Amino acid sequence: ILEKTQVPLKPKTIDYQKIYNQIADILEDNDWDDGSNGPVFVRLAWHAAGTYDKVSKTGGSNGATMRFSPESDHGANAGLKFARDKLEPIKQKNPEISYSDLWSLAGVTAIQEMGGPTIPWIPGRKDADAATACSPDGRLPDATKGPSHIRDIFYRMGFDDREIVALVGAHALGRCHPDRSGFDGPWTASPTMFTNSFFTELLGRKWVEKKWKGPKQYIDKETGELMMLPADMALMQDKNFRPWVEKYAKDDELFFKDFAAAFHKLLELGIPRTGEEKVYHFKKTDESS
Ligand code: DDH
Repeated sequence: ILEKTQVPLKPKTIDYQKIYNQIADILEDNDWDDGSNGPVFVRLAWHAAGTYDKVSKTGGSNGATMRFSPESDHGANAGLKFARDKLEPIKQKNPEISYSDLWSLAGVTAIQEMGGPTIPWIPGRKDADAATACSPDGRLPDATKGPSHIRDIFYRMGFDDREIVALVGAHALGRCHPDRSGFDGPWTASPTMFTNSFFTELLGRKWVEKKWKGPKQYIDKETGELMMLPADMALMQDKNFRPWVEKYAKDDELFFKDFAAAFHKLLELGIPRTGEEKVYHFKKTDESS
C-alpha cells in the first residue's frame, strides 16, 4: 500500500491570477517617482522582449537574460535593476514562475492596473541559465535618432508602422531620469495612468528644444514641465507615422485595441508555441468578481 505522501502528485498548475494580484499589490510605492512602480515594470517587460531579431530568431523575452552581464549593463537597461529587484520577493513567493514569465506578466499587470487595456498573456517562457544567451548591445532604440533608425529597430522585430506608433504610446507612462538615460521629465501630466495622452500632448502642444547641458530633448513651451525625445518627435514628423498619431489622439478605443495587440505580440516574440496554449485574460483588481 502506498503511503498517502507517496502518491504521485499531478504537476501543480500555477495560479497566474494570484501572481498578477500580488504584482498589483506592490505597484503603489510612495517612495518611487510618481508613486507607482508600474511604469518601470512596463519598461522592464519591453526591454526584455524588444531585443528580438526575426532573422536570426535571437533575443526576446525568453530566457530573462537581462539578469546577466553584459546585458544587465547595456546603457539602454540603466535603472531596470530597480524593477528586477522589486519583483524578486514575488519570485521568492512563487518559485514556480520563471523570471521571464514574471517580467512579462509584470508589464501586463502594470498596464491593466494603471487603466490600460486587457492584454492577452501566455505563460511558458523558460529562463536561460548562462550569460552566453545574452542579447548583443544596440538592439533597443536610440532616443536621439529619427524615423529610419526607429524603423530599422522595429522592423527587425517584425512590427509595421502602425504597430510602432501604438507601442510608443506607452510613453503616456513614467518619465525620463537624468541618472539613467540622461533625459529628464515625464511625457504627460498623468504618468501613472495609461491613456492616449502621449498622442494628444504630442500634437496639442508647442515643443521647443530644452536649453541645457544634457542630451537634445524637447520641453513644452507653455509650462516647461513635459518632455519629448527626438525619437518621439519623429513620429509626428514622418508622413507615414503621423496619420497614426492623429488617429490615436482622436480615438482612445482604437489606441487601446491596437496597443493591446501590439504589446501581446511584443511579449510573444521568439517564444516557441504550439498554438494549443491557454491564453490568459486577467481580471483587474478593481473589477468585482
Ligand atoms: Fe520608452 N523610454 N522608448 N518605450 N519607456 C524611456 C522610458 C520609458 C524610448 C526611449 C525611452 C518604448 C519605446 C521607446 C517606456 C515604454 C516604452 C526612456 C527614459 C527613454 C530614453 C528612461 C529613463 O531615463 O528612466 C525610445 C527611443 C523608444 C522608441 O520606440 C524609439 C516602447 C515601445 C515602450 C513600451 O512599453 C511598449 C516606459 C513605460 C518608460 C518609463 C519608465 C519609467 O521608469 O518611468
